[in-house]
Amino acid sequence: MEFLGTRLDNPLVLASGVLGNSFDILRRVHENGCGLVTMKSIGPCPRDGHNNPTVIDLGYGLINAVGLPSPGYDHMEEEWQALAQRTFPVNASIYGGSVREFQTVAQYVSDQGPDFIEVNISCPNSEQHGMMFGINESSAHAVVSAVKKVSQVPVIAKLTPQAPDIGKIARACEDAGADAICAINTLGPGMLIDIESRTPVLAFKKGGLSGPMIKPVALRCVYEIFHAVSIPIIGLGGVSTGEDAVEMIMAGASLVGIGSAVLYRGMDVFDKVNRELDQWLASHDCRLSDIIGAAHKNEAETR
Ligand code: RRO
Repeated sequence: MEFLGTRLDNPLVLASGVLGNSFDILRRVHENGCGLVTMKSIGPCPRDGHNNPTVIDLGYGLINAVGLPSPGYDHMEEEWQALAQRTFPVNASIYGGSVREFQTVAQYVSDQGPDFIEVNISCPNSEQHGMMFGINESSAHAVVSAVKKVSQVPVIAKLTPQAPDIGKIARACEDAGADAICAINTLGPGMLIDIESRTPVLAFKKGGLSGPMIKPVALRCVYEIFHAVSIPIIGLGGVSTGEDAVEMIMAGASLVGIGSAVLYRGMDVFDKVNRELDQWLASHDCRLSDIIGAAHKNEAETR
């Protein structure tokens, strides 16, 4: 299949941040059936991230406040060399603390030749770098248009479910020139409390939620974005099985992201979900392209 001019083996995408930026690991993800791997968000300068604990498995999903750790875009020589020699499609995620920083990082990263740049305007774990850009139409527009001015590759805007009207944010990104939308980043932030020590469990106190519990929110967001824009959508949030992927595609996604399910089903979750998706399509005698946005077909009647 093709996505914005790049050939992909299949419609599955590794969500940003799940497996870091080691190209040995990203290559293994590809070998395990992932069509497009996304790098952990890359920032403007070296940043350690938050103290431990940063990720907790709740059993019904994860809560994380990793805190945007990054060596900084110009301290990643090893990764850029590996990127140049890769044999699989890569989506490079970036963040910044201002429109100017987003643009500086985007220009450098685009010159390294990834297949796509994903603009992270949706991280819930920093007051200065994250979803503040993604909950407001004019700042989302400003970031995406600044990145578009310098990027030589298609630009994907990654959105937050915290936006009061995610369709409007998606439209602002499309108007600014975004080539695709990716939704959703983690939900929240939420909090856990250790009742014995009477303190929040995460060192940063609050963190973004992921895993099966957020799938209904992700589906609603993708559904609303599909309504609002005509650019393609990468739908993610709580997808663990082929049937979850079918739901996401019917909401409006052209590609489907997988994040927390790597923990629950192993790195070969991509092979498993591809197989389950293919089986579902075969048993319903249809192709993936037949069901993109299928859940919208009776809209006129239900309104
Ligand atoms: O690093 C993080 O804490 C983080 C990021 Br950049 C993001 O976009 N989403 C998330 O849940 N965590």
